[in-house]
Amino acid sequence: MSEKRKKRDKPDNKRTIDPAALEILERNDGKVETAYDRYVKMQPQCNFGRTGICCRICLQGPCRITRRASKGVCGAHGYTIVARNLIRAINGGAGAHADHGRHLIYTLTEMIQGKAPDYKIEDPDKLRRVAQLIGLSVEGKEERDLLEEVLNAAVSDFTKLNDEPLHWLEGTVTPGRMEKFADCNIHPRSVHTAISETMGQTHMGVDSDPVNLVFQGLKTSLADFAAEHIATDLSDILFGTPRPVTSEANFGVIDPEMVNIALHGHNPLLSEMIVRAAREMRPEAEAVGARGVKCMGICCTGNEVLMRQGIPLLTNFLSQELPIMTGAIDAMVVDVQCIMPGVRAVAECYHTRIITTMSHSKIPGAHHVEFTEDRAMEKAREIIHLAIEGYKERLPDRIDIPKLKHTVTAGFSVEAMLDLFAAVNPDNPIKVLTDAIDSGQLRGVVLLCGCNNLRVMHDHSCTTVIKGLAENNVLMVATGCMAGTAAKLGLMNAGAVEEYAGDGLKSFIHMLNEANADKLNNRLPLIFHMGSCVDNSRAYDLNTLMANQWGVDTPKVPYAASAPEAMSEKAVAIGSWCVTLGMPTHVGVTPEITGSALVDGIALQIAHDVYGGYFIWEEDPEKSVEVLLAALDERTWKMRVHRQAQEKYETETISAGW
Ligand code: NFS
Ligand code: SF4
Repeated sequence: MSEKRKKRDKPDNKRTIDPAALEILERNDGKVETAYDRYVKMQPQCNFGRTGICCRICLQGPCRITRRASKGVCGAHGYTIVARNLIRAINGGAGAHADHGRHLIYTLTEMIQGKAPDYKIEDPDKLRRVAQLIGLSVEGKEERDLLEEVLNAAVSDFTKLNDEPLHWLEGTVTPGRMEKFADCNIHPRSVHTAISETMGQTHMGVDSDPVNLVFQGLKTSLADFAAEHIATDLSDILFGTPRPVTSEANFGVIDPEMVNIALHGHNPLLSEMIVRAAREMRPEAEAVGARGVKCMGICCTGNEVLMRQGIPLLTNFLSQELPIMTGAIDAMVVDVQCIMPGVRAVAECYHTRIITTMSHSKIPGAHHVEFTEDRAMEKAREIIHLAIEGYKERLPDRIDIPKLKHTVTAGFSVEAMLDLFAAVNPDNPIKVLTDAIDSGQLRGVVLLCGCNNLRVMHDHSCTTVIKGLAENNVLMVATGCMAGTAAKLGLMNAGAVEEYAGDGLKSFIHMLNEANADKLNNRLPLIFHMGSCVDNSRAYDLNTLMANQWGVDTPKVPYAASAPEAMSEKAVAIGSWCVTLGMPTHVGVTPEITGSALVDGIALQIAHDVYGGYFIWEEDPEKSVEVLLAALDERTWKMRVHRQAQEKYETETISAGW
């Protein structure tokens, strides 16, 4: 092998700042290949792909835009190619979220027909709240009947072909947003229709107008939002609305004396059952010499079971292969999304069972236990038996578990947030938050969301943004793998408030602590964990509540989103609805869009003019803090000016412009 090649392929153990992940990578020194090594081997990556100007939509391609060839074979311009690729990425994300939401609709439907006996309505109050949200009357209705109506509405939002508004848009966004969707003709007919339309519209030789294409992408992103909201609401009905809960995070949660199961993927339909079965199957584990069965979460499954069951969080997306390398994970159970196929090859070097569970999400060589709603608990037990078998084959001399773990307090649904605020202002809880921004105690709210991405240092961008915003008195809510970063690096607990919060944020959180002292088992964290990525719907509901309290539309609210380490198509879809729904949206890894100045300009500037939300690409985490603060400050300042004008001229409405 040439020197140059050797250098290029050298494992790069320094691509994370998580000390526990680093410990495993250092010890491994490239012997077992992980994503951190493969990223290095993948360099240099193709710049046509990176900037979005490679088209593979028909068999005459790939067509790449170069100086010599300024159009594809069919005559498609760079802007068409970039726009088509972009909206197909949004569509991929929407497809994944639709899959998640549809699975919940299906399971609940089976349940009310008596065909999924292991599931039941855990949270009837949430059922009523959801029914009211989507405009159903709840008076005098039986639980089962009400759920059937909610499910019919969900099926309608997923499949209908007419132009009636979606229940899960009309009920969740401001009237101003609904008008905007109508004006721009981007209200989706239904989730599945939008996804299918986008594939048709981007077929070879259909739409070549980049603006029209991008608007279709935004329409699909709204379908994505509805699908996520349905997924969140149905999960809460089925498994309970999250409430504050304290647990632990990072590799130190692995207990060598237990049968250890890593739950990885997304949908709580599977993981909730496994957690339940694990609690029941302690005797079986004891029979093979273990103290019991311990479940731990990775990625959004981790967030789901942390939020509702207090299950410890093992790690986030990028380090998902590393738990296996502790030698103490007996099974990794996966369902759908963000599961690196690479976990299987790592597991081959250890005793760990990789267990796939969904008919449409398999990994060659893995165990497959097909999960079915009608026999959910039986399947969960079968999976745990496989883990117990794995435990028996452990190699004691290969067990080496990093000690690091941190306390995490999670479980902040919007309902839980409003409860905290209600202890201060029972008549109008959300006003506690808007008042704190009006008075300058807080500078605004930022939603930290999204994945990890090896294009930037693992966990570094996220932690830098968190510390910078905390110091500057921004209230943070978090979801997905960014919540994972905060949890596993000790930024999601009460200690972090004392260490990192500026005076305003600190006094705000202390005020909530004092008002809720009788209810809280633990003091509140620096960042409020709202759940998995579908739970970005919760985070947006908070935005709508704030807008309604101020009597403005969401583009006026000092509430921004930040995905410092975005990776997946789902993140592209979420970012797109954040913008469409009026938020400044920072992305720390520039997406594949810069090959067309026109399409890039739509994302950065025209989106703002039309929707009030806009994208910000900023890869430097320190500068990201500055741009986020500037975005919040601009909105607070404008709102103050508009309000002063409103008082001076005694007009009823605050200025409509943004
Ligand atoms: Ni969200 Fe959650 Fe993580 Fe990214 Fe993947 S697990 S759904 S897509 S990588 S945050
Ligand atoms: Fe090339 Fe046009 Fe075919 Fe794309 S659709 S691969 S640009 S010929």
